[in-house]
Amino acid sequence: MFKKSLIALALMGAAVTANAASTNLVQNGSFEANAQASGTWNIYSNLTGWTGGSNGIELRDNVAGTASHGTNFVELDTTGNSSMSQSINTVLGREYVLSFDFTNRPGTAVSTNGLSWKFGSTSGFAPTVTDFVWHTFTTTVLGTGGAMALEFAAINGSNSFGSSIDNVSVTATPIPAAVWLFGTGIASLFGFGKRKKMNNSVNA
Ligand SMILES: [Ca+2]
Ligand SMILES: [Ca+2]
Repeated sequence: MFKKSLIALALMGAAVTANAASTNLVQNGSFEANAQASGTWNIYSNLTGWTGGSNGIELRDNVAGTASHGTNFVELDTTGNSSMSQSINTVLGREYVLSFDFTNRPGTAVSTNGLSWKFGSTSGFAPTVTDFVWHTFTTTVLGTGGAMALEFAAINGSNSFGSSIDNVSVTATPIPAAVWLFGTGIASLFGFGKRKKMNNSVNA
């Protein structure tokens, strides 16, 4: 019984640890880790934290648009449609909020822009917008445990002009109050069981 109480306490401890973690799990989500001179752009095979697809990753510092966060942002229609990905460690059953900013490239046809996203086995598209300002897309994805691949890809016309992306984040949602009550309930049950057993042995 003492052993079970210890397990219950360990579970509660794990919950406290997980609940405290609301930091961005994406490495270099704002693309500021790689130096890019102001007003310039370059195509890289990879960026810090990100593995580039077949046509690399285009990093821009306030050219053909301005960053939504910091000074750098990324375009994934480089010389043609490309992609980027990174691996994120998750906890089984935990909820994660995926968020990123996106915009059509200024001065281009709306039809040549577009982004798809994938996190683990969940995927979708950035909504189609007809203006040239930053929008924020947010969705919730359940953790499968272990490493989950986070991937973005340029879609539609593959012609070196496409959507920009910046400010990518994945954060674990806070553990609901119900889980805390459940954890406390388990601990109480173990405590009650222990007292009952002691009373029984006195009566015997
Ligand atoms: Ca940025
Ligand atoms: Ca394009």
